[in-house]
Amino acid sequence: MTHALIVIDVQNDFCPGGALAVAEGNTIVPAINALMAEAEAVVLTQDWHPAGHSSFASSHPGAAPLSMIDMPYGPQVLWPDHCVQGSDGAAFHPDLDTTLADMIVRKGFRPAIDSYSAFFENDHETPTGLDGYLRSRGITDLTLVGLATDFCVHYSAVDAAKLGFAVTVRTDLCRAIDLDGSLASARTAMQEAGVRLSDV
Ligand code: VGL
Ligand code: ZN
Repeated sequence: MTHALIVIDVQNDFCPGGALAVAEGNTIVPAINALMAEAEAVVLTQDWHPAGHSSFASSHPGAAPLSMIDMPYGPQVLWPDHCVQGSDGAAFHPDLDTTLADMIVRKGFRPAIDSYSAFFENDHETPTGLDGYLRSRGITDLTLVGLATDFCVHYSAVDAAKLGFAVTVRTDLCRAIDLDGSLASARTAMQEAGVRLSDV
């Protein structure tokens, strides 16, 4: 076993009608199900914030959603409240076949720190444990799909490449938020990190 499919944050809040909706986020679900059915190993990630999380604009009086703030670990986008632990918005899209998952990694549960990446939180040093899980299974190659291309997929892919995995992002099975050119800069950052972008 050397390959794993990593499905990033295919949750209701990132799909149309959700709190942080990504345009067409729902449209990738059937093809992701088909890919999971063929994969050697499948990991799902789930954005999983406590109410009042520090990445929520509502936790910073006067701050507008999608504005920036300086956190102790660096600049941080302030998001609308989303993926609150146990809420419908935090649940996987109802059509995602979660029975095909070997492992579900939750991230963003520490109140004071956001976590875009499936490997490290936004301080770039607090691990989620996924690296150890994959290594102990002997997995060397990863394919990433999911939401959103320019945030959680982007940071996960760059961290995975830095950790030494061979990483492909199936951009046809991702959708982006695209905040102020973030999709273009994410694509550049992924390519510079050695991530293969594929839209097979
Ligand atoms: C995400 C913003 C905030 C994502 C998660 O899954 O890309 N984006 N939390
Ligand atoms: Zn989040």
